[in-house]
Amino acid sequence: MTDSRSSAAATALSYLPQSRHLATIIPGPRSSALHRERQEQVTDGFGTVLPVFIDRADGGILQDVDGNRLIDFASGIAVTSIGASNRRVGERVAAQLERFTHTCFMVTEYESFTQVAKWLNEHVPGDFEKRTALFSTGAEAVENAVKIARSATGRSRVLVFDEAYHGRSLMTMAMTAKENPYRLNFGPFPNEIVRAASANPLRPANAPASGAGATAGNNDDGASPAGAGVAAAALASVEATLLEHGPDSFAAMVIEPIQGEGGFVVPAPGFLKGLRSLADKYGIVLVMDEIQAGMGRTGTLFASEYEGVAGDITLTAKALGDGVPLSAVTGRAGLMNAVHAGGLGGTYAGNPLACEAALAVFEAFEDGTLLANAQAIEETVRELLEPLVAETGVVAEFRGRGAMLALEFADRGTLEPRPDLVREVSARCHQQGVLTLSCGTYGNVIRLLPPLVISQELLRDGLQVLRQAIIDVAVGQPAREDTAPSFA
Ligand code: PLZ
Repeated sequence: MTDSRSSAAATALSYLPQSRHLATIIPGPRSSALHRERQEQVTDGFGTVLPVFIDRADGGILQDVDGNRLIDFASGIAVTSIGASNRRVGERVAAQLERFTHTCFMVTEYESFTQVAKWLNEHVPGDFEKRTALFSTGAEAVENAVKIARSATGRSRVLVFDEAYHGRSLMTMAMTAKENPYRLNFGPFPNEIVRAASANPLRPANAPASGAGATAGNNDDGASPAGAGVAAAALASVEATLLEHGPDSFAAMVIEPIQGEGGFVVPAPGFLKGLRSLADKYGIVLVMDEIQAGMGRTGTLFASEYEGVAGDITLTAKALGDGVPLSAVTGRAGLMNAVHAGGLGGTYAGNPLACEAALAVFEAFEDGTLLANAQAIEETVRELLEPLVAETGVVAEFRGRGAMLALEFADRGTLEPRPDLVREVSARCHQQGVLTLSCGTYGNVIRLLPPLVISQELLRDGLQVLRQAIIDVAVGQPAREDTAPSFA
């Protein structure tokens, strides 16, 4: 016990100075030279948010090869939640490196695989007996959830939602909603995937296109009839979609409890519960994709806990291994064991180095400090950024939970998306050493995913930069609420 307590405390100790520092312009000369070399060697198919090469990363800081220290509001897309060079992760993985790197769990076994499965079975929502399968990437977890649900139900269809993101493999790309960049030119796609309405409080699916969300309001006031109306309308539409196709043709419905790449959309309150009811009514496996929102990111271990809803299967990845690739499918024992022996696996599935990293992550979460940190991060971000909704005419919504927060840029009234402002604000942040990411169907959302171990001081510094950039960019951007949307 002493050991795990001190290890949790160690997550707060950082060997890099936890302060922003600009030694050169961003990107600096060494990064630029390395980027040119990269362009000669690496496919152009990979995008880059910021062409800066990282030398070290720790706590809330990314230090580049020019000596710049950037504030990390990305965590490698919600991965390095307990720090990118967490000491306990390093110790455990190093010790495992000395013992062996790999056996393949399907060939000969090792205990850490079972220990990771045990922790997940105990902590994933759902008061029922569970089993876990480990893999390496998030997309693999989603693929395997579909395989398991099909095998267990003898049905083939998969229901997914507007604004969903589930991965880049063929099946998960097909399950993903956004065409460019994820699906463009990559078809034909696997069959049997059906898309239904989501419950986006700002942009409800079944409302008239323009300005509809303005009355739906911020999803924080979940008790409002508007919020409840959004969930009810979306659920009616989901049920209609199921009935159109025949509900008993569906093996699974797969939902992110908070949509990640799709724009950090928190579904209208009641939507997840309603999906749970529909899944029960029609015998469909409810798959909760917690790959981005899970593992403490939102201030609870799993984002679905906020709605008190448990998936029959829950998926984790990203923060599970703190950067060492590991993903998991955790679900009802009956479902997970319905697959024929030998039907699941993979050479690297549940690699021993990754399992050790996950065990260090579990230890770090033990004393509750990290979940409290996520909640404290939300308070600070809310304090500094939420007023921008009222102060500018172009921030339509502040939303998210814990350390998964976002601002959607759109003109007040018309809700015309403003990706141009996101690009301008992001560029200003990046130039000043604050790494932000964007997301959303329209590319008009700035999202914040700081490591849960970021100091409040560093967080505030980064947020001040972001806040000022938004104010500067928003000045001279009068709200275009009086202008009719142009269809020219
Ligand atoms: N499900 C909810 O967020 C990965 C994608 C980055 P992999 N999100 C980051 C990119 O542009 O490729 C993600 C997710 C949810 C599944 C996945 C897929 O996880 O580990 O990237 O395969």
